[in-house]
Amino acid sequence: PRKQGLTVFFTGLSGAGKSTLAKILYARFMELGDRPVTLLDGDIVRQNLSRELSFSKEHRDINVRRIGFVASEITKNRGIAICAPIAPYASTRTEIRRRIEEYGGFAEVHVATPIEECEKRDRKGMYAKARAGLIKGFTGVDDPYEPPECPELRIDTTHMTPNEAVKDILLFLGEKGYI
Ligand code: GGZ
Repeated sequence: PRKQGLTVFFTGLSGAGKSTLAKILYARFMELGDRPVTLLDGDIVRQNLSRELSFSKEHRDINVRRIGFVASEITKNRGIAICAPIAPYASTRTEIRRRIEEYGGFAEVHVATPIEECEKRDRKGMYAKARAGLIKGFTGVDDPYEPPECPELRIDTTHMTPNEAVKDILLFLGEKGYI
């Protein structure tokens, strides 16, 4: 039978490794070659779909709902959507999950790298700026992140290579019959 659509929804702090894992996963899905794959990375969506939005709760919710809507359309059409926003609010994530599960597979992957590690890496220098008060309302510093209670997968990238993490994700998706 034809495979159903699938959304892999990464959530986690800035610098946790969402984009890195999403990009590798994207390449792996492309190699499979059986379904079209769309990567909805946080910063790409911010640049193209959500340019006018701020980082207030209201605007983050709008941003995450837009991503969820696009992912639901892709899933409905039997494609694969990979989403990688912070998506800090649990109820908004649940709302998206409900909509997408009507159409196909949904896997929430909590990239649970602790803030200490994210801050130590600080690839873009954002945490330093947030600590210095130059960015206000930065997730994990002075803005909330509500960790998922029951994600399909939880991955802490502190002691793991990105390729190892993606292997775990693919293993899980295979067990579920999603790929
Ligand atoms: C969190 C912020 C903020 C604030 C700018 N809080 O490491 P990055 O730079 O590339 O990832 C972060 C990105 C988060 O955007 P999302 O669209 O994923 O967030 S949400 O799901 O909450 O809508 C960070 C940058 O934008 N950034 N200001 N105040 N991250």
